[in-house]
Amino acid sequence: MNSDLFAGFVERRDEPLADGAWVLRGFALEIGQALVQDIHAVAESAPFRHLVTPGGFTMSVAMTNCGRLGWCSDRRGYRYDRIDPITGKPWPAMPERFARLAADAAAHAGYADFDPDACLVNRYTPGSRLTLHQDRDERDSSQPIVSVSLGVPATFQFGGNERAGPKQRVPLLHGDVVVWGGPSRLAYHGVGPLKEALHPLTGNYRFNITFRAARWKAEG
Ligand code: MD3
Ligand code: FE
Repeated sequence: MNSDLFAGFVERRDEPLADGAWVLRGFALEIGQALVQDIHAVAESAPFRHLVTPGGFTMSVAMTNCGRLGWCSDRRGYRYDRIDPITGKPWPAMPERFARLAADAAAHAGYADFDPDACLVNRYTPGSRLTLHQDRDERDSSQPIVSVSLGVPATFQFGGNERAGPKQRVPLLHGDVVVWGGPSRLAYHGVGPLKEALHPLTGNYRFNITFRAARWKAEG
């Protein structure tokens, strides 16, 4: 399907998800194709890879990073690092378009002056999923996380501040942006197994970009 035609049917609207968390439906739709191209450019310098968790499991989601700091996992633990352990070089710079989108979305949701120093890019293929977790490796949890969904839709699971609490299931579609801050910043969340589907801009992939103010401890 022609993606501009498709865009015409998707409504731009803001949906409250939880305290401090907003789904900005279609917020990135107009620049979706450019964002996908930016992702490919990032992955040319820093290839997607399947990280290993401290517990020894290989993640089904492939990841890469851009920006000053990149999120890394291995048998020793989780951390943010300025150097890509695969290439031995700094992560590629955050594309201008990424930085602008992150700041615009955060401001739209009421978080002024969002200044992310880390950008994690996730790549899902059919069956890839992310088990329930918290994002708590960032030092400054007063800053939100902004996430952008591209390509094949997924079902996002959003829990409360306890792992065993009730979960909301939220579909995240191409062009949706979510801003998580305030009381929702440390909520448990995950992504259900990706379904087999084709998107005109990404084939059977789903990409998710998350912007974070990591301010990693080792950075001083
Ligand atoms: C809620 N990514 O990279 S984005 C992650 O779709 C991650 O790839 C998912 O969870 C994905 O860590 C979900 C949405 C998201 C990101 C961070 C959050 C939701 C969040 C932090 C706190 C609460
Ligand atoms: Fe997360």
